[in-house]
Amino acid sequence: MAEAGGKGHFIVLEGGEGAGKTGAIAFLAAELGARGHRVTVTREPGGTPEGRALRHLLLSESGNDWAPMAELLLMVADRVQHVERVVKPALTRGEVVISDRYVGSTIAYQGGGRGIDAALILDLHARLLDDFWPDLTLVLDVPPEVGLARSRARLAQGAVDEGRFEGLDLDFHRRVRQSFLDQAARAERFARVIDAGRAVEDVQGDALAAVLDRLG
Ligand code: T5A
Repeated sequence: MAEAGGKGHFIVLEGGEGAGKTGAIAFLAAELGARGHRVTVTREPGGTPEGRALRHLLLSESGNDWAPMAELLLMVADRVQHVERVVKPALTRGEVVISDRYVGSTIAYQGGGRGIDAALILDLHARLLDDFWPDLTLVLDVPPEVGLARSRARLAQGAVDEGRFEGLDLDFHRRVRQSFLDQAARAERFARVIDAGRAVEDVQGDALAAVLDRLG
């Protein structure tokens, strides 16, 4: 297993819909910046210009009905571009890279949710991404009922057409949640589960403590 190279640190936030990743990442970036770290904030899908086109194809509800295997390959294509063009260069510059989702989401959504064999996803990751893993993954864990309500409320306010996964049934999102918890249990040293059903300040405070602990 190759971990993040260079001098930087690769931190990933994972979780189901509406877990609070975006808010937590903004908080982490501000706190780390105040402590003198150079921080790159990025996300999947859509961390590159090319990936933003893929993000639209993958997340918009209008007219997209991907076969699970095609969905998997588009997520992996986005990741290859993202790691080569954004993540690795920033790590080489010594920065802390904080990504909103990474391969854990593929294992959870296309594996747990869609039913694709996790062994295939791990094999693709090993072959196409040189088995490149984060230094730390934070799983923001919230019951899907709670997260989906938050996420749908946010989508209803905005003009973005990104609700394709939010539109899937509760059982799909329960499988996604279980996959994240299973992944974290298997990679204890590199993953922390944070109860994201609490007040925002508590969730973000725990996320910061875990990141500072990892950065040493
Ligand atoms: N995907 C992605 C795959 O299927 N495979 C893959 O390989 C990858 C990489 C990406 C979608 O693509 C899928 C998974 C996703 O469906 P996304 O934008 O990353 O889309 O995913 P979402 O989880 O839908 O993004 P959200 O913005 O909805 O969730 P966040 O970022 O976790 O949550 P956040 O911070 O935006 O908060 C959502 C709302 O909840 C409130 C916030 O104020 C906000 O309004 N909130 C809270 N309210 C009360 N208490 C708290 N503790 C709260 N925390 C946040």
